[in-house]
Amino acid sequence: MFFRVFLVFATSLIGLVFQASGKLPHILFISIDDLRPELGCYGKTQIKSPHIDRLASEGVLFKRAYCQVPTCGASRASLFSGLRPTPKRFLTAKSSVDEEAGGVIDLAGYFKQHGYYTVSNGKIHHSPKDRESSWDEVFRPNGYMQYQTPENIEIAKNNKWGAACWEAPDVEDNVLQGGKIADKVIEDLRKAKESGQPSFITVGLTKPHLPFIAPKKYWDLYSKEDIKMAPNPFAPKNAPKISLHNSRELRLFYTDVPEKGPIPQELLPKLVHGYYACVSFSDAMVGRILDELDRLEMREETIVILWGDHGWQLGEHDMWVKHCVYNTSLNAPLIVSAPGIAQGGVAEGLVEFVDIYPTLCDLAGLELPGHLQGDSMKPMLEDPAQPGKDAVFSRFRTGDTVRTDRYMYSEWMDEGEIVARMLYDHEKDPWENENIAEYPEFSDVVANHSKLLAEHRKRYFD
Ligand SMILES: [Ca+2]
Repeated sequence: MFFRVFLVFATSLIGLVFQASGKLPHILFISIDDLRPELGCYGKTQIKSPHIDRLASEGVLFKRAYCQVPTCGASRASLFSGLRPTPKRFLTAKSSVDEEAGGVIDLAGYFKQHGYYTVSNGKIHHSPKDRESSWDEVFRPNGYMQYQTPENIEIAKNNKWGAACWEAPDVEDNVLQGGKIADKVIEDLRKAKESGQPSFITVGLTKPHLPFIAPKKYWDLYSKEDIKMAPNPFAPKNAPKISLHNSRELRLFYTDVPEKGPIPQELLPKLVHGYYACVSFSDAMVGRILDELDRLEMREETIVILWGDHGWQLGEHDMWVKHCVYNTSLNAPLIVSAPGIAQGGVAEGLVEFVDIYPTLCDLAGLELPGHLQGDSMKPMLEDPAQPGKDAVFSRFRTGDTVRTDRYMYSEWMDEGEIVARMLYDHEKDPWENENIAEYPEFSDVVANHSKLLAEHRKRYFD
């Protein structure tokens, strides 16, 4: 009897020691606002992103990862809740888990429940108040509008929104939000190493979100000749009107962009340059954090995930920002590096952000909560050649999109009727310049994809 009690006690003690010694992996969760896969590791050469490229070489890069909603708050609320958007849920940039998915335990809360120390650094949810109970700490230094020049500070004071859409102050990194976040995360990693408690540490970098404010040295990485403009600054042939917008976010918030009419031609390369500079700034912060992780010799006990909350229009289809269902706004970066998974692997299969919650649980050895609507990507992390999903789904406002291996198809509904649709053949038209949905020779493809959307709505919307 004594022996049996001793055995049970010893087993549970081992369980405790196992946890306390940090055998449950730490999670380093890096979210980069408005980052599109315009990075070296995605085969793009314009932007300098050596640190994210290094992370990709140490893990698995997903070439075809899709966000659920191409706007900040909704994309994040979907990822953190593990739920898909519907006509009633996750519609806007301000969407929240608390208000729209109040009944479920979110990703950070679930890890906290399993003994993790959870830290929200920077922009993780749209509002730092969203699902506060899931975090042991919330650190949100001053936000996007960190103007440094006197003229912009003055304009911003008297303007409801912001000032110029770009600025290149000659300041140290940690004068701006990204640098402050990197400093804090480095401290968090040191504490995690010392305490041994498994930690879920997030890094919410807000650049390259507008306004493009980055220290001058990141702007100086690029000369005029390095700036590449979109090859298709025009609406696709046959594009439904509802699929296009006038870059409202850019026009509404920033005083150097007119509210209506064409955006001044001379500003366009500046916008592209600003995007490059801001990506390189965030990339450098990722580098500092990864260097510290290596210095602390924590790589073998840490799952690192890096994702951009949605894609971004760099002038493609004459649009800027996101807020549309073209591939440039839905396809976003996703990289996972963890002990025991492939190194330098490239997964071509389709995945979606609703898969991130189950994947992290699976990698950490936690049971998957029953409410999750995505699937674990662990098989693809172990073998990136594994096929992904047959179809992935996104939505924005009244538009639903399905991406399959070859095609991207979208439908807009009004009172149960399809009012607009578009189909792009990615094998022949990867830039989505010609909507072929109404061509008779594609009627079967349209019917098949429309059926996929109808089944999806029936399964998740009703
Ligand atoms: Ca965003």
